[in-house]
Amino acid sequence: MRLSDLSDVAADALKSAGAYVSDLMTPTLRLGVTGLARAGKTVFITALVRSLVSGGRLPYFAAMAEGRITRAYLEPQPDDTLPRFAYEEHLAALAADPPEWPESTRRISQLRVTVEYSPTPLLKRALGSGRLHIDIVDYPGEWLLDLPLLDLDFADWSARALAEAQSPHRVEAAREWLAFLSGLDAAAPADEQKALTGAQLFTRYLQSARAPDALLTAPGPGRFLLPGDLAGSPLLTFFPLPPSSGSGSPRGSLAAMLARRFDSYKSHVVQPFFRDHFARLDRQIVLIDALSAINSGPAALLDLQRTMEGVLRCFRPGANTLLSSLVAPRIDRLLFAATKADHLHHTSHDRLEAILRLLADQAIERASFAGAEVKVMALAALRATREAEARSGWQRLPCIVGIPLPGEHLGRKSFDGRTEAAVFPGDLPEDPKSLLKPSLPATSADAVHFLRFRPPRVSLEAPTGDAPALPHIRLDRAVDFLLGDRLA
Ligand SMILES: Nc1nc2c(ncn2[C@@H]2O[C@H](COP(=O)(O)OP(=O)(O)OP(=O)(O)O)[C@@H](O)[C@H]2O)c(=O)[nH]1
Ligand SMILES: [Mg+2]
Repeated sequence: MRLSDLSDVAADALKSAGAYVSDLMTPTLRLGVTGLARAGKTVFITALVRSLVSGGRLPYFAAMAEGRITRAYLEPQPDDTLPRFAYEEHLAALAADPPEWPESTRRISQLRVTVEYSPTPLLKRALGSGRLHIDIVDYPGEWLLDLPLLDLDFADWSARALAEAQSPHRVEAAREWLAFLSGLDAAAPADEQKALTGAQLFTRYLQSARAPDALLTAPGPGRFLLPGDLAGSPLLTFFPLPPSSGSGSPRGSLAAMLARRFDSYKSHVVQPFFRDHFARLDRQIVLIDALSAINSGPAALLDLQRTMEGVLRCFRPGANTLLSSLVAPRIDRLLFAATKADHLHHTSHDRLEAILRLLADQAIERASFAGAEVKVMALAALRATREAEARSGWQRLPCIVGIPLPGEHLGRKSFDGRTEAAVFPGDLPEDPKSLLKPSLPATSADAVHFLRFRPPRVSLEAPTGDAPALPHIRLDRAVDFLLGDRLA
C-alpha cells in the first residue's frame, strides 16, 4: 500500500499521530551505570546529564566538540515500574552553599535524556537529523553478585557460602554466625524466630566482611548487603546451612523453610532483575574506587580483580546457564572506570589507568571474556581539586589543593570544611605489577594519601563561552566511548 492509496481521513490521522510515530521510531540506548556502594555512581550520572543538557566544552566528546548536538533534554520516565533518578535533587546539593555531595542512593533508578543531533557529514544525507533516547539506569553493583546463585541449589550455595565464611580473611567476621550454626538443629520444625536470628547474624557477618573498607568486595547475596525495598522481607530471611544439618530437609523443618526461601529469592528477586533490567542494557560503565583498593593493599586489589571477573561473567554467561536462557545480554561496550582521579596529581592518572588495565586484562583472561569492547579509564566525574607545586628545599612536589570536608585529618591537623589545604597525595608506582606483590611492606598502605574534599560549587546557569559545564577529569572521553558512535 502506498500513501496515496490512503483515504484523506486516514492520511490526516497518520499526520496527527506523526509526533507519536516519530517517538516510537527514535532509537533508545540503555546505559547501565553500576559500581559498589560509594563508588561514585550518583555523582557520575549527575555530572554526565548536566554536561549533556547544559552544553559546555567537552573536547574529547566528538559529537559535542564538533557542535553537532543541537539539543539535549530530560524526558518523562519510560518505565512505570522504575523509580526516577533524582537528578534535580542531586544537582541542588552540588549547587548549595556550601556545596554538598549528593546523598547515598540504595536502589535502582532511571533517567531518560533525549539528544537531538546532526549526523556527521557522511551520514547526513541519509539521515537528515537524528534523535536518540538515552536511558541511564543506576543500579547497585552488589546486585551483580547474585548472578552465580541462579545456577546453584540451596545445598551447593550453602557449601560455598560456608567455605567462604571459614576462609582465613573472613572467619573473624563470621564467628558469631558460625557459633549460632553449630548450636542449631535445622531438622527441627521451622521456627520463624530462629530463621530471623540466623538471617540477622548472617547479614551482620556479610556486612562486616566488607569492612574495614566498605568500598571493596564482599560475598553475596547482594540484597543482604543492599536490600533496597526488600529490607525485612521474608525473601531475605534465610541463611546457608552446614551440609549435615540440612540433609534430608524433612517437610516442615527449618532446613526446608530456608531452602524454599532461597528458591524464592532466586525466582522473585534475582531473576527479575537480570531479565527485566540487566539484560536490556546496551552499554555499561562499572565505576570502581580503585584508589581505596590500592590503599588497602594487594589482597584488596586481588579482591577487586575477582569482582571484575564476576562482572565480566555476568555480561557473557556460559552457554548453559540460567541467565543465558533467560535472555542473552547484548552489551557491546563495557567501560571499567577508576573514579575520583582528582585525588591524584595528573602525573599519576595514566598510572592509575595502567593498574586498572592490568586488573582488567587478567580478569578478561580468567573469565574467557570475548565479544564486547572493554576499555579502562581513570576519571573524576566532578573534580574537587586543582593542582599546585610545593617546594621543600630543592625538591618540588606535585600537590593537589582542595577544601577537605569537616572532620578530615592529615597528621595532627583536623579540617573544618572551610579551609583550603594543599596535599601531596603520593605517587603511584610506575610498574602496576608491583602493587600486586604480596611481599609489599605494610607501609605501602600509605602509598597514596587522600582526604575527602568538598565538591566544587556547581552553577545552575548555562556555561558561557568555552567553559565546561563543570570541572572533571576525562569525563568527556568516557562519554565519547559510551555514546559517541550512536551520535555519529
Ligand atoms: N573527589 C571526588 N570525589 C568523588 C567523585 N565522585 C564521587 N566522589 C566521592 O564519593 C562519594 C560517593 O559518591 P556517589 O556518587 O554518591 O557514589 P554512589 O556509587 O552513588 O554511592 P551509593 O549511592 O551509596 O551506592 C561522594 O560523596 C564523594 O565523596 C569525584 O569525581 N571526585
Ligand atoms: Mg548513589
